[in-house]
Amino acid sequence: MAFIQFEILDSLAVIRMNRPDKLNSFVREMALEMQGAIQQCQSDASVRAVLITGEGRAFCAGQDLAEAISEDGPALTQIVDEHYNPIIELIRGLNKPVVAAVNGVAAGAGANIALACDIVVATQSASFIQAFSAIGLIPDSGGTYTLPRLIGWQKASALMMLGDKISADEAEKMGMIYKVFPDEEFQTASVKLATRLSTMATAGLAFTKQALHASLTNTLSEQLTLEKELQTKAGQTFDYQEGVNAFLEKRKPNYKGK
Ligand code: T3D
Repeated sequence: MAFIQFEILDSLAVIRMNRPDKLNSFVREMALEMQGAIQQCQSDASVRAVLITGEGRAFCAGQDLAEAISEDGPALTQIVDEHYNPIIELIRGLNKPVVAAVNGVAAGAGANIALACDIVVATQSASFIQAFSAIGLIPDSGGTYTLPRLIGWQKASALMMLGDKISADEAEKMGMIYKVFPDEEFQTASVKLATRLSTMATAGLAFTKQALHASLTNTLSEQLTLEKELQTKAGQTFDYQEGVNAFLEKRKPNYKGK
């Protein structure tokens, strides 16, 4: 792949956006490669967690604006429909946890791809920008859905309209992201967190993700029914048996992701 590095470290897949000279902004080829990498994570049973990060000083600066206005480039509708929407659907639909390790600035679609992930961590010098309004666009990549649910309508509205840059610390304080690591610890700490997820009870985590996602639109009654169904399925996994046995035998569980 030209613009995405993909590697599997034991049961952790690492997807690294790799156009550092253009702050990992997306051209069509990179978006399609990203989709392919996430699909590979879905189909490869040995992958039990995914880490998405960026090469160089940025996480991702969103759409490559040179491509966006190029006569030969994809149309704006195509960019949203064929590039970003499938990436978001793939991340949300992946039956494994996805960690965004935001290693630098995350702007436009880059910010909203990060926020679509299950857990977002950032290096202290990273920042988040809903950069769309500055160029007359609306937040895409699920931003209008995700951001108000993470930080509340008022703050989301202001950030999306004003396009202010938010530091990683501010993002953590307002609940936009899970945790900030000092720059010197970020690489190790983010991989450690994702690796830990990759050794946990994968099906249980996938059901948790599914239930959380459904809760965005379900009534309480619907949610209680879904929890019953998913808990029943979780209770039928090898990992549930292993977790309980390990607890009773006072040892560390050896989960297999089944
Ligand atoms: O058709 C559509 O557009 C629909 C799709 C929409 C989805 C979107 O994501 S819209 C939002 C697009 N993104 C932006 O508007 C962000 C643009 N970038 C910036 O505002 C700034 O680059 C940053 C705040 C992210 C970082 O600033 P800074 O000062 O640290 O870096 P820089 O000097 O601006 O950028 C470094 C290089 O990356 C530079 O290239 P050069 O001059 O060294 O050759 C710059 O042009 C390039 N770059 C950064 N972002 C983009 C980009 N090139 C193309 N597209 C970018 N988005």
